[in-house]
Amino acid sequence: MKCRKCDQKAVINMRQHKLALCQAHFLEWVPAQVQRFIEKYNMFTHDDRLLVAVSGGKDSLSLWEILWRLGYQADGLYIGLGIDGGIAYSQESKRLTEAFAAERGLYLHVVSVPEEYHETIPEMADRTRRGRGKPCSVCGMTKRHIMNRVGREGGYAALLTGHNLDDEAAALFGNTLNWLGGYLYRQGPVLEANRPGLVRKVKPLCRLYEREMAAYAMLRGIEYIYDECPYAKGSKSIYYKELLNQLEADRPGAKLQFYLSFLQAKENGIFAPQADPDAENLHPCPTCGQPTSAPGECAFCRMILQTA
Ligand code: Q46
Ligand code: ZN
Ligand code: ZN
Repeated sequence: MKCRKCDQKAVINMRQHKLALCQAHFLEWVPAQVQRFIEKYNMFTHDDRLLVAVSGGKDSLSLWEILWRLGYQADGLYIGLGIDGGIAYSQESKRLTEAFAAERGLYLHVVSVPEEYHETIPEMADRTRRGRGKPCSVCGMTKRHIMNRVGREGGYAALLTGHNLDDEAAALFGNTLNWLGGYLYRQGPVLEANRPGLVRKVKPLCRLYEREMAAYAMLRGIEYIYDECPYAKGSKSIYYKELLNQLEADRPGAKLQFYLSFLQAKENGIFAPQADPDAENLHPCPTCGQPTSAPGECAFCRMILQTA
């Protein structure tokens, strides 16, 4: 198969776009797409200081690489979770992220959960009720807390994450199966800071397929951690991704269509804003200053302070 734009051999055939491209044209196409989405969804401009959450995986490192290539001012944030899983997951992902930043002269914030909170994420999950044998809930809350803190302290205009189309379509599928109105209303390429003290969140890769991002990272020679977090195994989101991939195999473009028609429906106003029942109890947490509606400390600080 030949590249649509030249005579070279195509390295990727994107049936969902009816587009086959050679290596050089594909490596141009991905950043151009990202730039298009940044503008389309009014994500940020070249004047903004940005913070990219990087895990050492292909999506977040490729996102950072693309922003750097497009001339944006983007610092990185790596959060060390203290997860080993027999593959030195945290150690290896940190090494790759630091090497990536050093090679390009980019600034990387590193926050180590075990150093700062004297416990790894799995230990925290074992100690607290929130864990219930699986650390993902504790992990998600901790990451959100740290991302928001570093975003606020650094005065960044936005926090960027590497969620791709497969991630977003799987989240949308889960939210739809359960008709989670509040989540559906807020899901999208841009999550405005709806409470004082929260940082704005954006997802510049939300329209790029996971397969496109994997090809980009590989063809660009970005060294990333291949293994997923060992705790991701058996998760609902992986199951939803498999289901959506079956649909995609029969109907190329179905995944993108699912996500885009959702965004269109939202724009047409089919989801109403949900009343925020917590709004009137909102106050800054006395320990960390982030907004919370819980009486006293926020859920994160309570988890840290909770003793066995
Ligand atoms: S939540 Fe769970 Fe992830 Fe944390 S413990 Fe691993 S799988 S990293 S996105
Ligand atoms: Zn070409
Ligand atoms: Zn707090």
